[in-house]
Amino acid sequence: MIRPIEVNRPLTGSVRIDDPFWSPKLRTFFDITLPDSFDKLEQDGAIENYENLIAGNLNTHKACPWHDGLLLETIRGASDYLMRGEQSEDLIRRIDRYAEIIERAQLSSGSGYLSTFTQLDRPHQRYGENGGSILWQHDLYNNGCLFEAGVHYYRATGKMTLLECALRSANDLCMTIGEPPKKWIVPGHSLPEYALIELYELLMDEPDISQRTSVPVLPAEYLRLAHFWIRGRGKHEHRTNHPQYMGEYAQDHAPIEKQFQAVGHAVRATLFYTGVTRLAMLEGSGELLAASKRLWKNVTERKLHVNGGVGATHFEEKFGEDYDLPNSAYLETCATVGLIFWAESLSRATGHAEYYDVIERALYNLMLSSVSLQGDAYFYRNPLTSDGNDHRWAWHGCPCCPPMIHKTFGMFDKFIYAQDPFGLFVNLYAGGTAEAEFDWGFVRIRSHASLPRHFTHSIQVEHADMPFLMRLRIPGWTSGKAVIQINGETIQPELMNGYAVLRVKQGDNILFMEPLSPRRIEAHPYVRHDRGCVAIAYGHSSTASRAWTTRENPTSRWPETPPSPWKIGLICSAA
Ligand code: FUB
Ligand code: ZN
Repeated sequence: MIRPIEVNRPLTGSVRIDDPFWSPKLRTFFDITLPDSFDKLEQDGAIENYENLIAGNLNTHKACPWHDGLLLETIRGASDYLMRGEQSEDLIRRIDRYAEIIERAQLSSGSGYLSTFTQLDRPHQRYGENGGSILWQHDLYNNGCLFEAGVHYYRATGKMTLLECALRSANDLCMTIGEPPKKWIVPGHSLPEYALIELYELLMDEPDISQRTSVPVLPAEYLRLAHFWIRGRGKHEHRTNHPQYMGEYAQDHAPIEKQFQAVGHAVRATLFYTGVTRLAMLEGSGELLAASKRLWKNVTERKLHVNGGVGATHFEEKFGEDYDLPNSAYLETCATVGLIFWAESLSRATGHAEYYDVIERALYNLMLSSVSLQGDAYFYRNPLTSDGNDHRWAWHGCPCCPPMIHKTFGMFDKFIYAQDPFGLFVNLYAGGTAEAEFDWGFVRIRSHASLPRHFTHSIQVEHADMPFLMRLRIPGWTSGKAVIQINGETIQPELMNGYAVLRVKQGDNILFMEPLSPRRIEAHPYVRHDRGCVAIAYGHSSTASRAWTTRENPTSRWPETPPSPWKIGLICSAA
């Protein structure tokens, strides 16, 4: 049994969010945005496609080839909300109805493979063979989304139907794909890599699942296939599908260890790098982790916009060149979701706080503005400037972003804290309660937050069976004026990997505070689009990168946190 090598991991116990800023927004996403997305996906034909497959009505597919995946991703997001304690009988009934139709569609078509566009409209072109196109068909993407939906809905409810669909699909793909004599097929749109790893990890967490189903459970095969999909990039000689060489667009231009720049379609890229990092943790691969960190450095130092957006170029929705950061940039919402997932996995792999600076920036800026306050209109592109013609749409011909928004805010609780054997990590400063189990006992804390208007974050240790370590992330935007107190006494904590390390015990009250004020951010001079421009940032609401923090706060008393001032950093800014 292989377990991921993580420096820290999400909490074993529950996290309840009770935050003046975030709670109302999460409520809107659950009450309004989630049903809105399901309704509109149904109107597009997402369920009808499965029904047509059951009925054998060929050439009837509606909407995009990846609409199966969008419905399944929304189920994953909804499941995460349920796991966090949201209650809705209607939602559960709805997903159960979908699960039953999806299972019938899968069983009616003979094998575990399930991708309605190909099955209805291109039955002889599976995976882009015989004149099809793997980039357009999204066969593996749709099956990968089925893994996610199955795993998350099972974790939320213990229900087996979607999980069994995921197992059938994974078994079918494992029989078909791999080193010769199997077919050498890698995803045209990444996602299945990390999704298959999630299926594997669930089966490691709950080995008795195999006793509760008649579907064969083959975790070693799932890991083999995830490995193949990541290591099989950039190797084209055995391919029988089209296009054989997917190039930079799908991160297929070189083997991963020879990829030095983030290139190609930004959603595909960030999700691919997420898979690379997850596999690095499972296999303990320094080579894969080094590749992921190298690409991360390229993105965050040269290709990241000030609002947390990535993927500057409209053509092929791809990353631009280094420092090419126009304020009219494309910046698809989904690409930032991929960036957040990638950052979260890197944080777990390394235990370093810097990744949460990017997650925080993306959540408070691009992610929040990608949905209307009412919760039922969305941005696909997120440029920093507009001629007045950029409006949120009620729905889109390619509605890929709302499902990814649900996946992000569904796991919001997982971003706030992490744990290792010694105690807790506080990664984001949101209010509420958190519980965690350790080998040595149980901990419960309660936090009160005031971001984004002020930064006065208090934490009470309500219960702790033993003293433990609390690691507080030192945000990149803090300055020399930040203060940490335990029980009213100011302390000078040890610093490690971007965290202040506190030894705390039951009954302790911790306060982390800093007065916030507006400040100017300038871009690196290489960013030609921003010459003569500044952005105004206010604390949390538009944070600067670590490199810029150093430039702004040369007297910071958090010496090992920011990089040295001569390191090339960048922030693109709107005028
Ligand atoms: O290909 C499926 C989705 O459509 C991608 O993730 C988006 O970028 C859009 O191209
Ligand atoms: Zn999208």
